[in-house]
Amino acid sequence: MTELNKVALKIISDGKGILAADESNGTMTKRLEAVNVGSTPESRLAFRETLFLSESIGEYIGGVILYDETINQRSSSGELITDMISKSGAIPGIKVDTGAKTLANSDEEKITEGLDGLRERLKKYYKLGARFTKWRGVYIINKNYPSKLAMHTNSHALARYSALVQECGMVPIIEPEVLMDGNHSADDCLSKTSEVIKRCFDELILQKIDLTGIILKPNMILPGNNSSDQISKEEISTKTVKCLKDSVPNEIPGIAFLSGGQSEIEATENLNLINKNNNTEFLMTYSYGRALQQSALKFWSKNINDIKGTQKIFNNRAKMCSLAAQGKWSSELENK
Ligand code: 5MM
Repeated sequence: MTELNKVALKIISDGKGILAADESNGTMTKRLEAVNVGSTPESRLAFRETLFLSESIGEYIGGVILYDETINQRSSSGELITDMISKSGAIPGIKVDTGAKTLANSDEEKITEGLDGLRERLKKYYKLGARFTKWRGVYIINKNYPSKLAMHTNSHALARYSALVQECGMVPIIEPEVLMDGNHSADDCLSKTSEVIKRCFDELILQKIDLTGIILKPNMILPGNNSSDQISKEEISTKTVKCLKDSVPNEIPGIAFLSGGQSEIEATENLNLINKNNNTEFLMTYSYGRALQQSALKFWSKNINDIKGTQKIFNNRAKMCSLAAQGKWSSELENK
């Protein structure tokens, strides 16, 4: 077993998943302003520190993805944020892409940037304590998209990123996200997501990535959020498992889904059924941003000094996700 494989497994084994707290300042500002909190470096840290000091870090959360601002901040007690996370038994990670920009020669699609100077940035993050990283390629979906151009360029970038990250001794999280926006059916999502993931692995293999030392972060197979094709959660789970079984090489240690705008309960219930129907060898867990933080953020925004109350809500959400990652969740457990 390689060191990278060990790190990947430590993050996602035993019902553990990942807290995606890597919102860029633009996204975090939207999240905070939506609950009437001003967005400053201090307020962003105050909320995140509350989560990072929760009992669930280390217990249900095996890895925390940070944003550049956060990994360079010190906690209120003067500690490095990465030390705070490691002490609780979780592994600190860092988002290293610099965002999705307009893709030249495509009218509406995006290409994720951040490769220039990446090797040097990675060394700096490793020194700060990060042991895994994240890069998100984002795809719109409709009759014409994702285009071959978008799949080719984003897969190429994901593979170049992964190679540099493994060279630096860290585990790359590879996130090719097919967005939920649109009126496409779940079967459209299934066929396009399968293609996106297959193209991504073609490129990872070509660029000699050690597949035992990565974590794949895909979307679940869902109908578009404006689609009339509403399917059952059972179907969502079987289509999601089928997609991954058919398009992901067996060597990879595991899959950690993004929540992509699902509610907290939807993302939990879908993950639970995915695990009940998981007929693959892959661990299937969560790497949620919104579906772990939403309720905690809402409560915190009205009770900024109630650290314990905020943590209680976050711990419960993380526990529910962890049960779902083992196929042991039920709606009755939500209100206990
Ligand atoms: C936490 O949000 C990440 C995106 O941040 P920016 O758009 O600000 O760069 C995002 O990549 C996230 O890690 C994944 O999409 C999972 O988050 P959700 O909320 O979809 O579970």
